Amino acid sequence: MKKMIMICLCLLVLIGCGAKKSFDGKDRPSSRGQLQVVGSQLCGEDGNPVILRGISSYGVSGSERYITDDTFHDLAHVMGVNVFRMALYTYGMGSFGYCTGGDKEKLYQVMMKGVECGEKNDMYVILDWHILSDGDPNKYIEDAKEFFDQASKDCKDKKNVIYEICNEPNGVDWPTIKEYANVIIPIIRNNDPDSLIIVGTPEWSSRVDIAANDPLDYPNLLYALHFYSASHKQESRDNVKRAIDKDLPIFVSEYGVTASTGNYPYDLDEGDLWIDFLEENGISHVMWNFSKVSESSAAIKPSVLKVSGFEYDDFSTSGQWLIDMIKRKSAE
Ligand code: IDC
Repeated sequence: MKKMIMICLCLLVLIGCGAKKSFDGKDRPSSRGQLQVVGSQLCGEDGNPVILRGISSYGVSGSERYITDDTFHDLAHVMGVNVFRMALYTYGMGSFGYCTGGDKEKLYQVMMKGVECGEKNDMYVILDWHILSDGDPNKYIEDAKEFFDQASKDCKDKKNVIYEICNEPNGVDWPTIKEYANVIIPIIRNNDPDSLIIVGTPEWSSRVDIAANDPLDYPNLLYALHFYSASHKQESRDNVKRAIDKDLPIFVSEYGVTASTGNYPYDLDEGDLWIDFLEENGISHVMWNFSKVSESSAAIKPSVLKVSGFEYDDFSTSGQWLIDMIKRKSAE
């Protein structure tokens, strides 16, 4: 009888371990190291192609409770993501914006805690300078210089950190964005020479085709492409194809399977079309967003208060779509 109980207990533990096991063990910092761009393809330290599949935080100032080891464990092992993007809003109401009255020191520490949680849970982390309504990245360039100088000093020896220097420039042309990039990239590279950097493109990071006509002159650079599948369809993919044909290295640092408002309607089928298109072209992707706000793009159901111990049912339509997609794509 005792033996039977022991066997049952062992079986339960084994089943438990199985359920907790990552279904996307590959393409993590421990196996792929410092990422680099070879030609137009994102590759590991070994020079072989990598596709990152991940999710972005909501504005970090409203997301601190998710920047923990336990939450990151679930991101890696329940959702299966290998990259987490930390969206540091530069502009925002009240103390939400880093450059508009936010507690800089505290927000910086949250970003660094994310880097640490990423390291512990074998995930890449994107430090996203999340400009949005402050359309011109040059508007807060002094803050950006300081932030990226400090971050690249603090993260110079970390292989899991990716720098994203301007989320979605808008109302400005590509030469204006280049001016900004030509200031910020050398600051980062001075401290962290082999770092991977993502640069935003015109019109809310939708016009990689414009950037492809006149790219920047640095190695290990990726150009941001953002889309929302209920708003952006084949015509947008045709634009992207033009950039791919010119060998521009592209990284989707934000997308949704919703409208570009981040809210209803969903278009999951168009989302599938987009992901197939991206992966056929070796392009990585990061979904908006890991939160429980009342918007259909939020991956967690609004009623779910937990910050760890997540199960499939805790996730919204967006979140469940992401989990299913990563599982499917990781198996291909
Ligand atoms: C949205 C949030 C929303 C917030 C708004 C403005 O979901 O709650 O009110 O920002 O701060 C983006 C942006 C991203 C947007 C998202 C959805 O990068 O910050 O989040 N979106 O609108 N670009 C296209 C869509």
